Amino acid sequence: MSTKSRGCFGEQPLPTFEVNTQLLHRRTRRDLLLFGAGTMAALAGARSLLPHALSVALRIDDEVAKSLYSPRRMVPTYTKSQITQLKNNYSGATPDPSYIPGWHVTLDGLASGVSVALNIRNLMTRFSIHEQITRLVCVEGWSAVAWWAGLRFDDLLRAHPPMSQAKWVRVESSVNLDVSGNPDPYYVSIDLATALHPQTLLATHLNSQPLAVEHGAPLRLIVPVKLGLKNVKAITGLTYVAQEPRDYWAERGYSHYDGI
Ligand SMILES: Nc1nc2c(c(=O)[nH]1)N[C@H]1C(S)=C(S)[C@@H](COP(=O)(O)O)O[C@H]1N2
Ligand SMILES: [Mo]
Repeated sequence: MSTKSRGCFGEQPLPTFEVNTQLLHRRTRRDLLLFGAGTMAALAGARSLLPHALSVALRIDDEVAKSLYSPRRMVPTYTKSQITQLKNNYSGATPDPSYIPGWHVTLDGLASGVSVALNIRNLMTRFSIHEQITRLVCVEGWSAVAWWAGLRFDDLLRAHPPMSQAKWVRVESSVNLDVSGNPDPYYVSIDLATALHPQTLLATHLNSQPLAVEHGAPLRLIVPVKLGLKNVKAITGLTYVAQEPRDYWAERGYSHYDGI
């Protein structure tokens, strides 16, 4: 498995990595378990709570996955010919694009003790833009290969360091809506090791075009080491915290860890 690719922004190829076959074997089992769980949840009525035994299984599986996680493990990258159609998977209504012109992301829990607000122009001029073609894997049992560009979360972390006690980041979209179009903020927990993974992007572009509202304009999280549900669209807030923050889907019976 190689991650060789050269981006149109003149990036160096990402390092290649060796795959341990035992690890692959265990990952395959995990994938099966996850997809099985996703399908069962869908059958039971999408978004309903998972049966107790299944959530226990997911928790045990999370522990295995955590012990295998390495900040240096790269997920595979793909070529442009392997790009597939990406659907809009807002689980509620797609937000009205009127939030986009006045959009900014607020950073809280910083070492400075002061909140910072950044607009899309600040982000795109201050940080280098990286691109990557990676697979987005939805727990509902589909995946898509998509071409993203954006800044590295790690670069943002270096520029605006979190307070020393921080171990987690809460990634939030306050413009998220429920199926009826009522406000329904979406929030996930991301551990800092995952945030600083080199393939974790705050994406601004899909297929070399600025993100459309369907895919999380103007800024979304692309965290290919995690399931799609952690890849928050239309981010409005990043908060660094010491304790594991709340997570929208974990509260609805899914796993907290959601690694792939
Ligand atoms: N704000 C927000 N972000 C979200 C979601 C959502 O409902 N609201 N759905 C998640 C899920 S379950 C998936 S699989 C991916 C899908 O990304 P896409 O809609 O760009 O395909 O977005 C994730 N990010
Ligand atoms: Mo998903």
